[in-house]
Amino acid sequence: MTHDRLSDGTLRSLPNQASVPAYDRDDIAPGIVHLGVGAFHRAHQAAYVDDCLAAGERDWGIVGVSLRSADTRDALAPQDGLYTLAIRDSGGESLRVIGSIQSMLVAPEDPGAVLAALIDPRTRIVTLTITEKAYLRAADGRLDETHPDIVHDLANPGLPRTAHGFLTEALARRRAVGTPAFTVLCCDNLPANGATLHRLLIEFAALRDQGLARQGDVQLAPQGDAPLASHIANDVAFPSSMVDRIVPATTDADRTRIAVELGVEDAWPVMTEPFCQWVVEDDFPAGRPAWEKFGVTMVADVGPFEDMKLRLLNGSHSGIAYLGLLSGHATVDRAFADPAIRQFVDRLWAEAISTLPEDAGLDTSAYTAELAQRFSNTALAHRTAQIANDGSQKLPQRIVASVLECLEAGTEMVHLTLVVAAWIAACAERGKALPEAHFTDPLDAPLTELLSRQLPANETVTAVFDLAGFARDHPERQTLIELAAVHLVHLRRDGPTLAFAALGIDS
Ligand code: CS2
Repeated sequence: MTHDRLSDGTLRSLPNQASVPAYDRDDIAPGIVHLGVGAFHRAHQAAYVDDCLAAGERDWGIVGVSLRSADTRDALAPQDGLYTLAIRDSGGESLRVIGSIQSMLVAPEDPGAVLAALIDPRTRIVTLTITEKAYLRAADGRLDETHPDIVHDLANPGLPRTAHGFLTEALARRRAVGTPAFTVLCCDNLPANGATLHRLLIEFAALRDQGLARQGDVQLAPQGDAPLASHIANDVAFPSSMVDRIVPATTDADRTRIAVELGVEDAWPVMTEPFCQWVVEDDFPAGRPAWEKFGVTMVADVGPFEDMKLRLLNGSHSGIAYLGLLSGHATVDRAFADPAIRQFVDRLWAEAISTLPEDAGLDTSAYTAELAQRFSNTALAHRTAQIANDGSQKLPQRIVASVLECLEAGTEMVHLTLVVAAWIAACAERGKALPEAHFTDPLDAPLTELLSRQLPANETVTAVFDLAGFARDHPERQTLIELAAVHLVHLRRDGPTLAFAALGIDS
């Protein structure tokens, strides 16, 4: 059956069970530019902004920017930026059409249009979900000055490719014409994400300042004016935030089901769970939507919330992903229903909890109990291979940070390190027990070459740590390597069964 397309025109004909934007979308001014308009943004920040617009706010429409591919724009432009959010659990599915994304841009097609949106004085907040790897950090955590896209953006400030290039150029242009800076709100799963992005942009701008000084170009840094790097350091707010909602990749079966339920076709509906959390550092000198009215927690310090989420949710997610893949489980709920994995996750949580501050008001038992429920959501079919992507970028903040703190504190810790070993083992199984490119990593080329050498476990872990920069220069690095290598020996010999047995977990 062919259906009409979801759009402003067909919105009023949708069945009553789907909630739709009740506000006049034409009456909304753009106020937020979002970089990385993927499924996560559409299930999370865009839904909170939609709530604010529905409550009568008019200044916070979203301009969605894709930094790489045209897929999202191609799917959503014919539907006026509308899409369905399908909120799923064992009780069923509820559908909500989101109207907050007003327009979409594809950066590689027209970087000038993205810069124009960023320098528009109505743009007061720039949000980002560009994934961990797009922050382009070198193994020492600093900006990777040698990355080709950074080199390109430093040489071509008016034609950026990276978030760093776009934000820096836009902030420079705004300053040049006296438009106040926008606030930059990082929504990626990085620790101290706002401060991290702030530091990276200052480093990027300092390189630009040096380049301009060398070229004698005084246009954007007039005589007597502070350099761009100081402007970004002193005059631009980068609140940190903790974002949380599980968003499995949309499948064709989802598209078909939603079309039948809605009676119109949606080329890219987004699947998610009922749970949603956003904790934001309240530092928005240029104003912000009244997010707190819709469940967003505005705080002075996001740090403890970020650490709890990264170490408990994301850390166990990565463990479930790699151990699940090695045990033949395609989805999180199936892996989590495996009694050995379940027991392992409980123990991993106990280790990670020991690294969290006790005086920050975190209720870790309620949090992990809720996580257990969320991971058991069979309606999501969240693929372990999806979470397994980009391990080299994710494990440092999810696992390695907790391990190092445990080691420093002399706390017993043998489960967290199994996740590191399981990542290495799962990478090595691609093209063997697991399909080739079942998941990917920015370090795939050197990683695959290294793993093909079949070095002894200790040497393998050491080489992987060198490559990925894990625990770089840390006094406990060697201990961590040895602990992970013991697990890798077991995983190589007899998979998770032996690794679990060595921990006293029956499978
Ligand atoms: C997951 C996250 O893919 C992954 O690495 O751990 O995307 C996770 O689902 C979200 O952070 C949940 O908020």
